[in-house]
Amino acid sequence: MALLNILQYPDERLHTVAQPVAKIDERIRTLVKDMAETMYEARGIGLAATQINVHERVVVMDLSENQDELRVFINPTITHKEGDTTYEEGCLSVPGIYETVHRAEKITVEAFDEQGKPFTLDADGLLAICIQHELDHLMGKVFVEYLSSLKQTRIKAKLKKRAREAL
Ligand code: GNR
Ligand code: NI
Repeated sequence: MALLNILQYPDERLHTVAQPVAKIDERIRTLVKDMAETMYEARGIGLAATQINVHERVVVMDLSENQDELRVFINPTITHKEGDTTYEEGCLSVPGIYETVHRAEKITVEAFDEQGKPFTLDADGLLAICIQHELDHLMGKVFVEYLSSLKQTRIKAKLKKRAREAL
């Protein structure tokens, strides 16, 4: 098992578009394990491979209280969206920043698990929000890009200041 480094906004590599996984094999299962370990250690509820600088369509998620309900999405696609909702989102790649984002309220997602088995999931609530947030990462999009350019500039300045002070 290995802990992976999480890219921090505004790292350019967060804008890379992920490629589909060609074969769900041991390499992908090891990636999933390392991503899950990294997500749990960082106390996140989801992690997209993009965030650890692997540009393949792999997402892990766990919304359970006891961190014992890992969900794996390989080559996920959202096939249906309905309704509108807002949520104050955060991101492991934009630490300490929480902003309201508009999303579809209910979605249907199709994906493969780490054994290569296809599944379809209807989601609402935080699960639907998190799936949309993670699929955005795979498309190279970070949630702050939904905000005004003024807010994005302020967030970048804040993160820069914090990085300076951390030295
Ligand atoms: O840990 C996370 N919490 C969260 C809260 C609201 C909306 C989305 C998220 S996902 C985030 C982990 C992360 O950055 N995934 O990409
Ligand atoms: Ni994120």
